[in-house]
Amino acid sequence: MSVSKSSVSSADKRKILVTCALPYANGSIHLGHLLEHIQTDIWVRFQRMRGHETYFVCADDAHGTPIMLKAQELGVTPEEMIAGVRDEHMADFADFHISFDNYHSTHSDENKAFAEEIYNRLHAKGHIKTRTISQLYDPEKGMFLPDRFVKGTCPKCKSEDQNGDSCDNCGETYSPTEVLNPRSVVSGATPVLRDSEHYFFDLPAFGEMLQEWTRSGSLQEEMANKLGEWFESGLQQWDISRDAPYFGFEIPNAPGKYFYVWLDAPIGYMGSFKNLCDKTGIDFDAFWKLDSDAELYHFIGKDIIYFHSLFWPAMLEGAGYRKPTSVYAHGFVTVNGAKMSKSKGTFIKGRTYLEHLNPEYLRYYYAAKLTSRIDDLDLNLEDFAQRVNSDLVGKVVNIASRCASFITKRFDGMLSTNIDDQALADEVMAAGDSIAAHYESRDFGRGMREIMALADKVNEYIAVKEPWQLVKDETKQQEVQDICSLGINMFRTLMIYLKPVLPVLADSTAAFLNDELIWEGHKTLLTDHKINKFKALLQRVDMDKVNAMTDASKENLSSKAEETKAKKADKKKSKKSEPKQELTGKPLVDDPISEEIQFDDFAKVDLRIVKIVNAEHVEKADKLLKLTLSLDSEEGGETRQVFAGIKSAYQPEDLIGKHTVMVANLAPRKMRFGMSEGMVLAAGPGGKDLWILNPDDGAQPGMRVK
Ligand code: NOT
Ligand code: ZN
Repeated sequence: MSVSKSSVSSADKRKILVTCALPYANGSIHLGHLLEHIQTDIWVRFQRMRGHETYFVCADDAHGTPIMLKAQELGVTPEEMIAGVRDEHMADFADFHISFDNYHSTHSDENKAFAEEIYNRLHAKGHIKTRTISQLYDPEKGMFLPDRFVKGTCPKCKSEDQNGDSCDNCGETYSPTEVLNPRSVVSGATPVLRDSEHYFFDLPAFGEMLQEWTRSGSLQEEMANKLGEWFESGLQQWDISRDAPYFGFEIPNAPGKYFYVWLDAPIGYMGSFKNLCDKTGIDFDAFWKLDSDAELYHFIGKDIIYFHSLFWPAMLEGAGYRKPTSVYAHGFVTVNGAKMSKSKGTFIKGRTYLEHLNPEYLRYYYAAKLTSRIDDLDLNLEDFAQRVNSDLVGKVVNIASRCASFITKRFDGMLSTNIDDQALADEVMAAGDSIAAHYESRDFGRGMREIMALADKVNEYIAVKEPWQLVKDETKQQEVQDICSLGINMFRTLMIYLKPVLPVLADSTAAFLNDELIWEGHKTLLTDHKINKFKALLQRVDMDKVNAMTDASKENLSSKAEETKAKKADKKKSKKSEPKQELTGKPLVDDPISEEIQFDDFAKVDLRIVKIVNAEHVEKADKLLKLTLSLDSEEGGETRQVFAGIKSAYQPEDLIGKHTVMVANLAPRKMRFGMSEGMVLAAGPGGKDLWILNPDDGAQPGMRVK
């Protein structure tokens, strides 16, 4: 907390409490989590720099069935497991420079006390209802089964081994009681239906309040719209109890009944803050009481909006606490245009990243791409390297490295008293307000673009002035000092603007410049000021290290279960893509937008011009023609046999002698009628409307398609 170097008068000083979602205590932090923690951390560091009293808390989300079962699998108590995971999470976050004021656990005394208090208050006001429900129960394991712990045959398409709540094959969603041949994932036993009394939170009673809160708050537009849809389809009572055995807090006066993990998870925000208050003397009530003038923000992923914008404000309201000032949701991270994948090595753990790359690269890349909206963010690894190298190394740090040595060698480290180009200095200094506004509204990408545009201007100024030429002329020494001093000053101002994103680079810059880089410093210049010797501040991103990181992520598939899962997923995928390998006349992909591939993927495809030297019907095949393709313009050269599904559109004799395009390096496939050694390309909806590609006359067999 740096509140001393306040840039705001005490009247404008805000009290701000910020949280990000609590990671589950049974898995590692990955680059998806880190988008949220980095986004929140940048916002928090910005608020602190501006002098607001800002606290940032988080915790591990330690309860629930998956955590209980995982601990059993590992042969440890849940308490032991969550303690170990929490240590790991804290180390990961610290190494990404996430500046929590406190990192607690939902399995804590504070959280238990708040969960009980909130529940008791809701109960006293009649907001807790009970009802008996029927659920699948594992008779062998002696426990009720959450949906994801039931598997079986899809009631709709009859495909086997589907989830308890939805089918991967046909997309149907259903209740686990509808699954055919259900079995427990925990024991393999056949589940039975069993009754049990459950406790419900009466969410519909808060409908009006929530509608008002939605309108009055500063919710993102997309979130307000989503809430609007939910209001329209009607709010439901929320099942907040789970039967023993369950790892969590027992519900007061309800032996054997436990709070569902999602009840005490958000309360964990309070628990962690209380733990901080008790350690430091901060006034808890000032932040949580009904008429609090403090601001409360939750940064979350788009998948948990329901919990934070409906259940949570309603629980707070019902228990007599203040509601969040706002909830800010972000989208998901994709890597190289696709969902993070363990088999591709793009499911990257925070720790694996840290073993190969500087955390500030990722902080900058995420900042450069973040908006205030809920859109997904693609971490394209080539673009990541290129962007960091060009912006941070090539633009920002470059300013300092171009100017510093002259100041050190020629002027004993002293910055000049003159401002060489006041207009440029004014422009860079004046940008502070608009950059601050972008930080405040979480439009970090815009802020970064504005900073880089200024860096371009400064580099242009130096390039035009050419101090490295002037320095050769003994009469121009003052000019050299003035130009380089302005360059160094502009570098300083830009680093002040970047400090929330790049705290470590800002620290080394501060040491180099003998200046603390406080926010208000952007309005001043360092004149007649001594700086230190310049040392390289930032290395370029090395693509080899990026590749080593993805390779290591492939190896991360340590547990057997994960391996089998990945294999299965791959198998499923290749099954699905099989028809695409033949020419079925169907569009190449089912989706209107195909999966994005990298240039490297594309470059692997060996497309060749070929001559169709023979074509014939295939007995008993109603779609296929057997083609003999020559990859050589001379007769007697290399030929390939390919089965192509173009019978509906061509007579064999019409094809002979034509040129077309083939994929020459496709692995040979054994088909019912023989080996197919490649594939020809055709376009069209199918049937008669299917055309093989006919290259222009100049293109000869054997030529590569580029
Ligand atoms: N552990 C949850 C998750 O989806 C997030 C809990 C956030 C805290 O990873 N709570 N609320 N509400
Ligand atoms: Zn199905």
